Amino acid sequence: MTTSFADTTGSRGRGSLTDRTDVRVWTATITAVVFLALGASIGALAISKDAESSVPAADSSAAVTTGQSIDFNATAPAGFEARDPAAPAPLPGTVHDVTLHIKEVSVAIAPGVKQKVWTFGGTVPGPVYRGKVGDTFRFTIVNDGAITHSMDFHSGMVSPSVAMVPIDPGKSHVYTFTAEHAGIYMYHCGTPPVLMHIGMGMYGAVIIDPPDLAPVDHEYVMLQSELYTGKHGADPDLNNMLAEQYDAVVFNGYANQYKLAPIRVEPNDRIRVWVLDDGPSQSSSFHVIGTIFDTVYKEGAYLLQPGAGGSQALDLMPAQGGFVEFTPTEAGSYAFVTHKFNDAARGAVGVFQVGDAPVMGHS
Ligand SMILES: [Cu+2]
Repeated sequence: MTTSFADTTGSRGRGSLTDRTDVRVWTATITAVVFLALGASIGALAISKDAESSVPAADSSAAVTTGQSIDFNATAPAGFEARDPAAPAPLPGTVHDVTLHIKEVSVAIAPGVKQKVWTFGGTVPGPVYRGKVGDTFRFTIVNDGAITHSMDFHSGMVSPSVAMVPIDPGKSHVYTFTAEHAGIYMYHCGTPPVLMHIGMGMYGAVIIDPPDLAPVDHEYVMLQSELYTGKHGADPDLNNMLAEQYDAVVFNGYANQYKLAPIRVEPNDRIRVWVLDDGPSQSSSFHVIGTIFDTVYKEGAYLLQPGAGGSQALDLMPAQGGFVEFTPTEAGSYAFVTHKFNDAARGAVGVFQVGDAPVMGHS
């Protein structure tokens, strides 16, 4: 396909035969994409037991990497527990002293797949912190790793020269900022090559509540990122990151996590989902199959509030975030995805299980 596209570019205007060939190639491509997307939607609307049919799984053998192979059709391993998707409550008070340890560890990223990662706090993503406009955060960052790292909080305005300094192994650094603007913000390691440090898992989120946040029944946070693996779980290859040859795209660090462990809500519950694209390089189009968002907040502003139109997807580039709100009224399995479906097929799928939905083939 890449070759066809290159040929198109190089041969434009040379002859109609080439043009017709290109048209056929692109028509076939578009048809295939529409077919896959349509099939996905129909699958989800049919309320499959675990949304398996909602998204075609990627053929991991087609991935051009030297890393680990991930089975996107795998079932949950015994004793599987998903990371808690609930958004944390705002930290109490107005001054928050937090100690955060940098750890280089191995974590599970998919059923049967462990990968060496560099982390804030021992998990990928790192912890989600939450406060209000006007709060002061005083982070003590301790480097328990073997190499130099650093920190960059997008949630506060600071001098990079003072705050984002290298933290050598065994050393610590105090990073202070006052939250002046609401939103959901990325934090990440900023040590060169930054792509490698983010690509190995060094990111998380800080939520600064807007002052007028409406009450909801459930509030979740989904941090999307792509994962890169290395042979037998060793360090991934920076060249794969440069070439965007990622092995999975995930919410909260684990492939298909909330498809393996759906998030239970009840019909007519009002739901808010904070979404942040931690990248490092891929965009996100957050969509919940079967519903329409009546509220969308993106990058510090409401794009939509109840009483106006509807929104089908929250579009985010790397290091952008916001939230959506919706109220599913009918019982069912509502899959959520990035509507960039080649990424959904690589692990970016979850399910809101709304009420006791009938299970196709089992009811
Ligand atoms: Cu780092």
